[in-house]
Amino acid sequence: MEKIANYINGELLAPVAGKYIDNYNPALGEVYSLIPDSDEQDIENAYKAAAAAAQAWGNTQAEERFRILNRIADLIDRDLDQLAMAESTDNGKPVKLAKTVDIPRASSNMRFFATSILHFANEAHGMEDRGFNYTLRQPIGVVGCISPWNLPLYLFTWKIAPALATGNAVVAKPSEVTPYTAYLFSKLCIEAGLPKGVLNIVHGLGGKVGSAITKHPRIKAISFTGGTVTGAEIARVAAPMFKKLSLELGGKNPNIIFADCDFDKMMSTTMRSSFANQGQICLCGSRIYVQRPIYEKFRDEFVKRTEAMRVVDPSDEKSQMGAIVSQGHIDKVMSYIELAKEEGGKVIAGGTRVQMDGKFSKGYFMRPTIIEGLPHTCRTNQEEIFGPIVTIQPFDTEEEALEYANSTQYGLAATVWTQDVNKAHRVATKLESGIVWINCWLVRDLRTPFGGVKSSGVGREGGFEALRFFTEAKNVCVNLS
Ligand code: TXE
Repeated sequence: MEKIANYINGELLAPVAGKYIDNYNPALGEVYSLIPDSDEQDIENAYKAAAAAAQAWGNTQAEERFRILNRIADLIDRDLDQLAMAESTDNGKPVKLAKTVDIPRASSNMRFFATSILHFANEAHGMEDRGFNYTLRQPIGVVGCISPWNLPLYLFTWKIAPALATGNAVVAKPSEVTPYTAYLFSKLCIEAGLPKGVLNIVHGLGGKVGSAITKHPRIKAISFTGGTVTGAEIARVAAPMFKKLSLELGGKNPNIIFADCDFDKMMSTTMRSSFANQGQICLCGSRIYVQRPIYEKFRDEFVKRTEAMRVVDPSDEKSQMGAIVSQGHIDKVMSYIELAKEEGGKVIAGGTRVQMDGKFSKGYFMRPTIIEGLPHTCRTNQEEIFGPIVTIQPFDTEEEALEYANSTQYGLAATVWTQDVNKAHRVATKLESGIVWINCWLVRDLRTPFGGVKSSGVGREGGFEALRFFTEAKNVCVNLS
């Protein structure tokens, strides 16, 4: 059985305690590799390597940091097929999705921040004849990056790239549920000539290794993406230590469809925003509000297309929905279907596990599911399910749609479908979310601020927001009088 290795001080190493945990292939429901069950000692070793490398890396010219990070992007492009298959095997997602979204985006993350550091400028403030101020944005030193299982390499590199580009050394922990592409990534970093200790990847359990990063007294910033509950735990530990925190947490995103929308474009996009990546994207639109004049037309077409979705072997190019990431997660997701029925909802598409045959007979497969007839206030519409389950509900007025949309503890993303320009912008300004897509979904410009409000997180990633997060601003005031 293959053993994944930690990447510490430029070397691929076994965990100090020599213990491992099982890594499952969700489509087969079987163990296919082993993950280091690392502990605080591994984190201490990773910190020491990072601390030893931080100063030299922070003083490396931006052009040299650009060259190495850009080279890593080239190597990701070179190994696209291998990385995509590895991601599909580890996460259960269709290989086509990994090949067209996850891995290309990982490469874009590295390339975007490699180039951004060449254009990142600092401010100066003149004080007439008294003097002037200039701002230095210096690397923090050693930072921690902790990422989830839904978009493994995509979100792992989304944090690593700006942290490295700004001259920090990194102690990183990918999810123990999907560690494999981070392991392959560490090999690419060695091949690209990333200096030893600049990036350290320690695999293991969140409560053991993730928490060791969070509470380490000399890891001065934490960038985290994951569940809201875990985000709160990280904040509880890190805030009293005055660490910088970037928390990108859960979502329960509304998809507001007005009667004047471009129906065909809305329909094809809504299939993706509802079920892409098995609904395991924090940006998925899981609460669908449809203006009453087109509610029945929408419902009938949505059900028809959903029931036609192919849930097959994720390595099959025809797969439109793969396996749910783990036994524990599919049990959680399926439990919400029972809850929805208890709350008075009606399952109008899906709602069942998919019993595959042959080698997939133990896989974690289910049908994409649509539920109607629930109030916006019930638990099914208030809690993040993070699976291929959406609810649909009619509304009449713009005010009613906004009341429903803003009614949860979350505020990450929202989608608005209308061809009335004034209405689109009026609604966008009133939505309580960090991201609003008008007549589109998951269109991403990496320069834009990314993150949520309320229980969806703290801070913003993306563009210069990320570069500012991973640097400390120092104002130097020069007296000329
Ligand atoms: O996230 P976790 P998981 C939501 C979704 C999902 C829930 C849990 O609802 O069901 O979060 O998913 C590490 N200190 N999202 O299990 O548990 C953990 O090892 C430090 C939304 O993936 O938050 C992993 O590397 N680290 C999200 C990472 O945190 C800890 C995407 C995320 O794990 C830790 C994924 C601790 N105490 C899930 N406990 C989004 N917004 O995109 C765990 N970890």
